[in-house]
Amino acid sequence: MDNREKALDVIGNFRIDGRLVDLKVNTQGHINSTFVSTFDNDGVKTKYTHQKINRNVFRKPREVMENILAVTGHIGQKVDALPDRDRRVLRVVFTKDRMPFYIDADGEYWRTYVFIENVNTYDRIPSLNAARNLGRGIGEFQRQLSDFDGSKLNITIPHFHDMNLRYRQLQDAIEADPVGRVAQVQEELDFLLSQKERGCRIWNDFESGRLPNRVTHNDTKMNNVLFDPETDEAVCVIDLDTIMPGTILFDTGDMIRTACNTAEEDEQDLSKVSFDSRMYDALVTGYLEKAESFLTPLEKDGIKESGRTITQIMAVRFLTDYIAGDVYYSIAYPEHNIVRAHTQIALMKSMDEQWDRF
Ligand code: ADP
Ligand code: GN1
Ligand code: MG
Repeated sequence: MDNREKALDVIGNFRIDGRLVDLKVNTQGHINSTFVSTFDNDGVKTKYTHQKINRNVFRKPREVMENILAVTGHIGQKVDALPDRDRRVLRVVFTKDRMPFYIDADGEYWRTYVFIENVNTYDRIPSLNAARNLGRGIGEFQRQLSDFDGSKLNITIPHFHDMNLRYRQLQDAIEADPVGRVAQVQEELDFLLSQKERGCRIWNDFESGRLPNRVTHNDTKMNNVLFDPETDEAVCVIDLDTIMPGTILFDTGDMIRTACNTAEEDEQDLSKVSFDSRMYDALVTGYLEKAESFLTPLEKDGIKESGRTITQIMAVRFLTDYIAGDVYYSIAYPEHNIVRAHTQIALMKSMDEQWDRF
């Protein structure tokens, strides 16, 4: 049975009225298996997202769902009075047994959300307006969670943005070299190893307590944000699996990495990959509109570096997965992870070329 057939098999266990009339695969994310269904209830059509949670990545799916229920409940209260509140926060659909997930015969965890309609997702930012709105959206998300008690959250992936750990994992992959790829990637390794110390600074400042510990999303790449198709307002931040205590710089970093790249994360033609400082200005302006009031000077000063650091951590992680034989991210073709690593390295270099000008 493939994942789509499994999805068809499990969907009936959720509390959804009507008749299933369509089921499509969504391949935008690299981690979970995502499907979008359409149900027809006496002529009224409603869509849902169904996901098989990746248990190789999230070892404790129950704890992931506990976090998501707590955070969506908190944000839900804050957006309750808005006319389009259904677009403003993810809504978990429970099973007929009143559980936030269904465990299938193979022990896999499935969850369902109401699909948020009338929104766009982007793999490349379309305009300065969208960049400013993305910044606002991430700032607003952090603000909504600024009064949420982070000690209530489960740590779904320990040391997720710990650069020291990511370099150790790279080193382990190099030593094991299970598929014989190390010899091909010496140049990439030399570059990334030369950048290690600088890349570890944000994590070290976070771990030592110099950077405040707040509730952060930790995976704020652009396609985890839903935009209004008419105004490009960022209406909802999704993919809440990695919500954990962190520094806001993890979130500013990933929005910069994804929205200031003139190409997609897996562009094969590296001449198309460059850092767009106009997008950066728009993004950070929007972000500060929402977040400036609660940031410390060290947080504010770190925003520029955060974009470089998160780009670097993704270069390290994609390269590690390539060397390890593609065991973590979903790939569409065998070279996919090294292509992704190349774009991240090219983006870092483009940032460095322009460093004094943005
Ligand atoms: P992954 O962890 O694999 O990235 P996501 O939760 O980000 O999974 O979902 C993958 C994609 O599915 C998103 O990038 C988005 O395009 C779409 N998506 C997920 N949930 C919803 C939803 N409730 N409404 C609309 N689109 C969604
Ligand atoms: C993964 O789940 P998704 O595709 O939104 C990854 C992020 C990376 C991103 C790179 C849990 O995000 O850390 O930045 O790929 N998520 C996890 O595209 O590892
Ligand atoms: Mg995602």
